[in-house]
This record gives sequence, C-alpha cells and structure tokens, in this order.
Amino acid sequence: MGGKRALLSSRCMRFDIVTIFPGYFESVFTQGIVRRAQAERLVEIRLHDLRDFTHDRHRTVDDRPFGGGEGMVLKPEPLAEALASLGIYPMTPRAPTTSGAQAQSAPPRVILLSAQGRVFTQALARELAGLEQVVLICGRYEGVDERINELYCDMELSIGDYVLSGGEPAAAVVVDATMRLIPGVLGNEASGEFESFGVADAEIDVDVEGVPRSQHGAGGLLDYPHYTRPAEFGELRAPEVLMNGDHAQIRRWRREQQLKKTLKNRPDLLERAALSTEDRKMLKALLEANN
Ligand code: 6GU
Repeated sequence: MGGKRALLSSRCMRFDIVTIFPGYFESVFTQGIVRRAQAERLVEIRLHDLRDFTHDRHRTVDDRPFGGGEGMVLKPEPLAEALASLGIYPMTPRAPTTSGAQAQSAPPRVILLSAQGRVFTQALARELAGLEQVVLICGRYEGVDERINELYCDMELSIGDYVLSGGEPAAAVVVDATMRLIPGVLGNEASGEFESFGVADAEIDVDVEGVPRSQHGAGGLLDYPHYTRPAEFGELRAPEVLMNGDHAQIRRWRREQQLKKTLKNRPDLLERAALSTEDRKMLKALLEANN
C-alpha cells in the first residue's frame, strides 16, 4: 500500500492555526487518522500561540469593545503579527494572478472561524482539500476586531447554528473533515466519498435509473445503518437480508434504509438528492407507511 500511496499523493497539505489555546489541540491532533496523516507527511499542522505575538508583560490579546457591551474583543496587532510570521500581509494577493511569471505557490487561504461565518459543508471541505495551505484563525465568542477580517481573511466560517466559546473546536472540525479527503489519508481511497454527504454537489443532478449501485455513492442522502457480529445482540437480531449473500437485495435494502433515515432525521436533504424512479417508489411507500 505504501508504494501506491506515494504515487497517488506526493503533496503535503499544511494547516496553520492561530489560537490562544494551543493546548486544546494536543489530544485532537495526536489521535487516529489525523495523527497518522501527519506521521505520513500528508498533512502538516502548525499551531501558533497568539500570546507569542504580544509585547507587554501580561501578554494581552484582548481589549474592551469600542461602543461598550459585553465581553472582550481580540485586538488586531497580535493577530497581524502572527499572520506576518506566516508571510501573510494585508497586501498578499489572495487569488491566483494572471500576470507575468507563474506564482511560486498558491497563496494560503485565510479563514476566520466565527459564529458569524458561512456554514461549513462537505463541498467546502472538498475545496479546501485541494489547497496547499489553509490558515485558521480561532476567534473568541465575543469577537475579533473586524479589521482583521477585512484586511486578511478570505472567508468567515462557522460550523453550525449554535454558539461556541471559541473557534478551537471548529478548527478541529475543519481540519478533520478536510484532511480525510486528501488522497492517501484514508486507507481506502474511495471510502470518504461513500458516506453521508459524500457526493459532489455537481453530481446530485445526475438521474440514476433503477437500484443505484454502490459506485454511485450516497447521492446526498444519509448513510444506511451498519451491523457486525454478533448476529444476536440481546433481543435484537441483525437484519436477515444482510446475512444471505444476495447483493442486489442488500443494495436495495440499504438504499431504502438511507431514504428512511434521511426522511426521519434530515428531510431537507431529500429535496436536493438524486433520486431514481425506484427511490421515489420506495419513498412513497415510506411516506404512506408513516400516515
Ligand atoms: Cl467557528 N465559532 C464560534 N464562536 N461559535 C461557533 C462557530 C465558530 N461555529 C459555530 N458556532
């Protein structure tokens, strides 16, 4: 596997995380796939302690908001210095230039993590996985001086409609969801694309006839339920259909389960999902069974 992996992925993606809590990441980046991806040099994660870019005795990173109000705001100078240490300045071109000599490397994508951002999706994870370098600035719940957003950031990103006390958990989420899409990071090259949300938005319009085969991916539906041994767990038996080796029947059952789970937990996804004629029949039956 090692040789094949080397051919598939020679590049290393780099994440730079600017934070006042570098220690937060000690466990999340030293476990499982994220740890292995770093060990294999597929991903490099650098942590930057914002307090290292202060110059006063108290290593002050925040201050009271102009205009009054609750809480403290991350002040701009330490953030500007932290970004400068990464070679990022307000004037750094953010889009590939069309002029003259080719760029040495693509400019880093600078992202401010905040509850005010656009919502992170699998589509954005896929986009980020194609970049060389992503800089994540962890905001505080109270806020970051807006001039940092204006001068340095390509986008403001949130991981969902709830409030965190800081951007650190969001940075861990963005790194995890992104790095597992880098070729070579998952043992099975394809498996990341077969789970819930795994199909590219562009593919969702494609109409699939009959029972979709596994090659079609999840089609924007939630994943089907999984079972393993023992066949009998307390009162509950694993579904018989999974045990009889009829793969067409198994595929059909799994697709039905995907529709069932999506209908129950995320009915909003059904409106955008690629549904075959067979899917629509199954969905109609499920809806009728509900009424
Ligand atoms: Cl990125 N930051 C904060 N503070 N809250 C959030 C968030 C980020 N994403 C969702 N809620």
